[in-house]
Amino acid sequence: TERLPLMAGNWKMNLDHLEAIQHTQKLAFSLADKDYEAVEVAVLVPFTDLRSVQTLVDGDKLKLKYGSQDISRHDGGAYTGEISGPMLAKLKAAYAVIGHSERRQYHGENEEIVNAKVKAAYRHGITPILCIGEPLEVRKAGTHVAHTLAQLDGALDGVPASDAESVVVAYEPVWAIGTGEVATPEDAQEVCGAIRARLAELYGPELAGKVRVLYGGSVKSSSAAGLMAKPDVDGALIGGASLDAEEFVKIVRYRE
Ligand code: G2H
Repeated sequence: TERLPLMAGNWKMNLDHLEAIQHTQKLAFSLADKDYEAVEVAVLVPFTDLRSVQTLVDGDKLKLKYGSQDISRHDGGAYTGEISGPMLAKLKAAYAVIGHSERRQYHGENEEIVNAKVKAAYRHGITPILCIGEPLEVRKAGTHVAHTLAQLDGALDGVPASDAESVVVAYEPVWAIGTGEVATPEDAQEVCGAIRARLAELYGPELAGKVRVLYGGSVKSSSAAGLMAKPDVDGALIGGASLDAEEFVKIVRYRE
């Protein structure tokens, strides 16, 4: 199966709505048409940047995809501070990051919430980029595969194959996030391969063969090609390095 690699920049809580315009223009200017033939390129931006990015992408017919870093599990109503699936769909967000370890750590997101958010995204035609991965203690104990697969099971509980076939799964070992300590290609392959095998158990091999499994955690242009050489790594979720347009474009061009 041919899976189109996905390079997705997770800006986290960086770039205001004016900086977002500058940064997106820089990216669009640096990326040539041919870059998009081999790789899908996405930016995952703060809610306050979505309108800026949408206007540029729609107005200039850019091939860049964009999305949010979270989504409410509710579709509307008295939920102060939340942003709903219908709001994101109206801004034509293609993706929503769900269950990032920073949300699990600092905002109390558990399996049940992550599962509800995955379902909320699908209700509105938004593709979840589902983040899973183990903390350092679990890695040290050697139970990282079981830990990560349990997160996958929980997140996809009750999600039908017709939805799950489009899911993007991002394996992000917590010890590699923002630490500069990137997982080795072998570490990434071990867990990304196990994720695909579990998807095959849950939904069958054909569906599992279509799903893109990304690696995330301190990816840079120097580490991208090695990770991408692994059979079950279909792209990357890029935090820090996505804030530097030149570096991000180098990652998109990992083959060169
Ligand atoms: C992991 C990653 C992107 P960074 O959180 O989601 O961030 O590349 O800064 O480790």
